[in-house]
Amino acid sequence: MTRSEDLFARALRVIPGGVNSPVRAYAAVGGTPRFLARGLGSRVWDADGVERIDYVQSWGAMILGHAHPGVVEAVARAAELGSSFGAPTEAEVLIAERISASVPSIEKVRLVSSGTEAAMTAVRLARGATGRRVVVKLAGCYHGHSDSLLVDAGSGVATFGIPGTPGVTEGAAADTAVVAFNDPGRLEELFHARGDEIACVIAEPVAANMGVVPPVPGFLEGLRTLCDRHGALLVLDEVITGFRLGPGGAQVRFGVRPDLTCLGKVIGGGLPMGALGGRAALMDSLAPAGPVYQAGTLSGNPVAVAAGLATLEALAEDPPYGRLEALAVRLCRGLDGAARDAGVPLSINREGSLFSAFFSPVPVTDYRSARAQDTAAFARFFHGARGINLPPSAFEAWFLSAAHTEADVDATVEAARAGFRAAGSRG
Ligand code: HOZ
Repeated sequence: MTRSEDLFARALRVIPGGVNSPVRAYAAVGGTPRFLARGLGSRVWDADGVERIDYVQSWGAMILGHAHPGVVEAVARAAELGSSFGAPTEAEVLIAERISASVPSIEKVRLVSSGTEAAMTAVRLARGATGRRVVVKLAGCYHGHSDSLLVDAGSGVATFGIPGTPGVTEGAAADTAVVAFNDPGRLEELFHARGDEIACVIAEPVAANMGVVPPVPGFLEGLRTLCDRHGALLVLDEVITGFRLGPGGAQVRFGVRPDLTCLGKVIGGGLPMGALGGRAALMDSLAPAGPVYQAGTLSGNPVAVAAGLATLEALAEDPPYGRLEALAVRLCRGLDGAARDAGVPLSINREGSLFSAFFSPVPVTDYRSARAQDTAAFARFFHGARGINLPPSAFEAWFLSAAHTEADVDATVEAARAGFRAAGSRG
């Protein structure tokens, strides 16, 4: 029995499903989850001492790679000074200034403890500011696990094919309207029918929780136009894309200005932090400036802020975005070639350094086409491609870090050859 198997058996006795977040359980790919013991740069080591090139990178948070020296030092220094006060600190001002200087639509920012909390707060603020009930979300987009945003969600909900939303009241679900990603026509119909009820549209500008699905040209601009025409707010969930597609996130890349932006992952540098930002007048509807309540003991936690600040400073000093994209292009080309050699149909979607590979003979443009991929082939690929640590689900993005090298990428393509042979071996 491996150490991971032993730990998982013990975990199953005391933790639901043996994990603290569903996708980690390997239910979609089979086998025992690797318990990780250590990470450094592009690599992770599991509890049995096996080293792998990591493409999970804490689901995108570790853009500098694991245990970046500047981040480690900042965290240690902050922890020595006291790890939580429940009072404001100088570093919160510094990170808010930095976020607001990087993301043009953000004038004010409220720090929270996770992306889920940021999206939950965005919805409450949108409802409070507009006095309307309905939230529009796009099928396959994932905005964390708050009640109103779980309907037709990606990530673990897609991975496990959870059909409904047990524990979510019919009322909460009824206040959420869902339309397909990349379907402007359907969205227009919805606004035509219910425009005066809609508080906001919330969208991942590049969907990255049903695999990666970039927006078709004009789709994001169309969201902006419809929201403006009907007095609804546009919320962009940039938890994954923020500071990953560039310092200004997807909104700068695509030239779309949202009313509110959700951030997480990279801004926490690997510690629990999220943020909600937007126009000053709108953000000032949040308590204590305004009536919409939101609070948290660990909001703006000094250790998390130190990790985030060190990460954002490192990104600003030596922006890795061009190199990350070049690595992603190299990897995607290599995977594409290796899949062809093995005769396995593969459809790769990439935006900047965000990408994923679908075992699908046709392009994936929305949740319907993402769900039509061959997830069993992905599972065989996952286990066949040794030496690399991939997301254990066909519905998640793969993440590069600034610590990955061309040699890592080339080794990954070689490992993937065996994976594609395994993927093609049954089906
Ligand atoms: N929701 C994350 C993937 N998009 C997974 C979180 C985790 O298991 O750590």
